[in-house]
Order: sequence, then C-alpha cells, then structure tokens
Amino acid sequence: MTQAAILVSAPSFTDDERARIEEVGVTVYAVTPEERAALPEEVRAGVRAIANKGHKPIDGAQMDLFPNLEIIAQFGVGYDAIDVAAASARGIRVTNTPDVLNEDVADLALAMMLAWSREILRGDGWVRDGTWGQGQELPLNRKMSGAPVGIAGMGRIGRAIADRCAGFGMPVHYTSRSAKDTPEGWTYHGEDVVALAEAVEWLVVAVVGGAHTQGYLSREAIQALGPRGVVINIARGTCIDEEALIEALEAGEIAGAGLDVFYNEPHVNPRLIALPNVLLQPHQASSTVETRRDMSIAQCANLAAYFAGLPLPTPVN
Ligand code: 8YV
Repeated sequence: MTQAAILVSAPSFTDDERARIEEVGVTVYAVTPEERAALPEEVRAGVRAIANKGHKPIDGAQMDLFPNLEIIAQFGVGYDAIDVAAASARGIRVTNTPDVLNEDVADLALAMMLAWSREILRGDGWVRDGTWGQGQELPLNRKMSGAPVGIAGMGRIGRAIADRCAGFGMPVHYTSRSAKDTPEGWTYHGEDVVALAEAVEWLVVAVVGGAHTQGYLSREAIQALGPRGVVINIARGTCIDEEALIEALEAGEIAGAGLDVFYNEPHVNPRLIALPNVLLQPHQASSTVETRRDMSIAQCANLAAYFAGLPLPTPVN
C-alpha cells in the first residue's frame, strides 16, 4: 500500500473491485464531474491516479481538476470515454484491460446469434405461458450453422468471435486495417464494410469505439446486408449508424439485430425496444464473475506497477 491517492470515479465498481483498488493506495470517491470539482483543493492536489470504469467522459477539463494526476487506469478494453490525446498532452498515462474479456464478449456475440436465430426467448415464453402445452408449435426458425458471417474489425475480440463462428461451419469474412494471419478460406475485404455486408448474412461489429469508428457500419452497409441480414453489435453503439439501422429494421430491409450496446446507453431508443426482430442486452458482454475479477486485477496491476516505477502491463499511450 502506498500513500498515493486514487480517485475512484464510477459508481459501478463492486465492493470487491473497490477493495482491490484500496489495496493499491488511499482512495477518494467522487463519481460525477460536480463531485470532483467540489473536492477540497488539497484533496484534488493529492490525486495521482484515477481508477475509472464505465463510459462517462473523462476530458481535459476533468484532468485539469487534478494538477498532480499521472495515470488513468480504465476498467475495460475500450477507452473511448477517455480523451487520450488530452491525457498525453498532459503527460498522463492511460491503461486498459484487454484480452481477459475476449472469450466472454465472443460468447455473448454467439449467444445473441443463436438466441436470435432459434428464437430462444420466444420459445421459453411459449413453454412458460402454456402456449406449447395447448398444442401450438413454435413457427420454424432459422438455421445459423453454415451461414456466412462478417466480422467488422478483426482484432482480438473479432478473432475470438470468428473462431467460434468457424466452429459452426460459418464461412468467415472480415474487414480490418490489415489482412490477418487466418485459417485458409477466410475472406479479407480490406476496410470495405459494404463489400463485407454484401458477402454475408450475419454481420458482427467488433471495431474499437471512438471518433474514428463513428458510424462504421454505415447506412450503405446496412442496406447492402439485405433482407436476410442480421446485425450483431458487441462493440459500441457509436460504431453503427443507429438511425439507419432502426429505419432498415422497421422497413424490413434487414432481418434483425442483436445489440449489447447503444447510443446514449442505458437509455435505449424506444423504436428499438418496439421492434420484435431485435434482441436487446444491457451491455453485459464482459459481465461474468470470472472476467470482471480478471479485469479488476488487470486495472490494479497497472496502478500498482505505476506506483512501483515498473513498466505498465497494458498501456494505451
Ligand atoms: C464494460 C466494455 O462495460 O471493456 C469494455 O470496453 O465495454 C465492458 O467490458 C466496461 O469495462 C465497464 O467499464
């Protein structure tokens, strides 16, 4: 335990996660920009680190509240909420928690694909409400195995999703900044997400969040997917043109969607909620006991390494 003050900046840390941060240093708890600004000047001056979680922005003005801030450790692989350029300009290090969540995020992508194609939620309802017991049979649903899948963004999470899809005999197509070392037969479409959409039935968005991927799955790409197309998003709500997606779903131009992330979450557009062909999840892709523990350990390992003067395990800048 050092005497470094670590600002704990999100209400969503569990008791275990907070306890782990407290083992690294003295903590100060302030979750809103207003609470942070209201901290006494000497408390703000003592803050050397921010342990952050969630998706509320940490911009340059927030950083400037803490004149001795040296590191922001994000709980999560995505750090789009943190203005990394502003941090770098101030000499502030940023870290994240990659890799430990790849499997869970990929599992949820496949879970949504299977639940959507086999109408698992509706089937469960039919058994519970007696519809099946009264002799009705669930209308035939749709085979997923063997259907072509597109992975928009073949990073570590995209690869974990693709490997699972390959296990279902699904021909894999992908976009990425560069061609990857993949099993034979996987098709690389450069960064042409429209060509990707034209080639597949399932399109899984797995690009990183941030300004440069805003609307990555464009209106044109959504339309290119066609009437059998299903969009899955485990990345960020901003990575899809959500208005175009909603319009295509409402018009039946594509078949459906499975979404774990949204614009302006947790406030989901009511037009999405009204659509029966959309499966909605509360941004829970990494939310298993095992993975959240590993993310917490990774966050604290970065903080502890920083205060010990050791190389950061997973630096962003
Ligand atoms: C969590 C995530 O919502 O890792 C990410 O980037 O989006 C999710 O795993 C996040 O870690 C909570 O801060």
